[in-house]
Amino acid sequence: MTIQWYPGHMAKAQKQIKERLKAVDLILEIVDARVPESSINPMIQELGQNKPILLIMNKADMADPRRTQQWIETFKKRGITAIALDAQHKAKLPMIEKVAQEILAEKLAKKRAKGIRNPVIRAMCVGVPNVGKSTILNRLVQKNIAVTGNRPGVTKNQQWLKAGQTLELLDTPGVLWPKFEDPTIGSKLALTGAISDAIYHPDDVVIFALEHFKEYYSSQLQKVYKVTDAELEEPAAELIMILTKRLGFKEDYDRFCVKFINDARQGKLGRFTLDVVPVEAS
Ligand SMILES: Nc1nc2c(ncn2[C@@H]2O[C@H](COP(=O)(O)OP(=O)(O)OP(=O)(O)O)[C@@H](O)[C@H]2O)c(=O)[nH]1
Ligand SMILES: [Mg+2]
Repeated sequence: MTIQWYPGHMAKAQKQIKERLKAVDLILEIVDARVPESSINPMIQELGQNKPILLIMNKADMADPRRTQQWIETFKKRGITAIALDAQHKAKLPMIEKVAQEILAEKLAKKRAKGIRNPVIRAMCVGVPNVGKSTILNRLVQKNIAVTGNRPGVTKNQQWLKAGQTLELLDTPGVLWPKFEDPTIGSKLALTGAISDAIYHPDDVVIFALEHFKEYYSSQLQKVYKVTDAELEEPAAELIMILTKRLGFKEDYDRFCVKFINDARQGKLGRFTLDVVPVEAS
């Protein structure tokens, strides 16, 4: 069964994922490196019942490289192994298998001791929409398998696909509906494209994003929208009005907001990470 995860079918999808997870050694949770914390789904820990998790921070090519590094270290302190990569470039993909072997070293050693020479690692990719699950799956198995991830009701047999020397993956990734524990998570996931355009207000997203960019990525605003030093002092709502006018959209603020969101998603605003790395007691 293809897993479709949306509010009306949450319980069913949750049950399916739970069922499938029983058969795996490892969970590959794919997150978007621009929102490495906000795109983690807390439900996975519940469903996974102590299964080891390898966090894959995908789309690292679009994220702020300094923060990516800091997040890897932060996750490590929390006992979570995370690696950053860009699924569109193959070079780093073999790391997934290597790190998976490290995480499962003890279990694999036991199997070898029992006489299993090349024990396989069975894993399942999960993640909220649009983080790159299908891209990673296709790359790892080195062919385009029809991962029709989002079509409900497409029944097919569950298959294990070889994805390296020892790694095997379930053919369909688990799509999880994101959980919004605080309202900024919704804005972050909307800006990076993980939630549908229909369920957010572009102005809310852009107000959040402009405040973030003003604080951390102001030079990108200056470069792309010719924001002046004085304008950087304006609150985001004010800045939206100024920039709408500057772009010739008169008073069509929504038009500017939609453009801003598209510019951000297309990388025109440069690389950014919206989750601020917490200062944690070490
Ligand atoms: N820049 C960049 N784009 C990526 C990367 N990985 C995937 N993409 C793009 O992101 C979009 C979503 O990728 P998918 O592989 O379809 O993501 P998914 O998680 O399977 O999405 P759903 O099936 O809708 O949940 C596609 O346009 C990909 O080309 C990456 O590492 N970097
Ligand atoms: Mg997919």
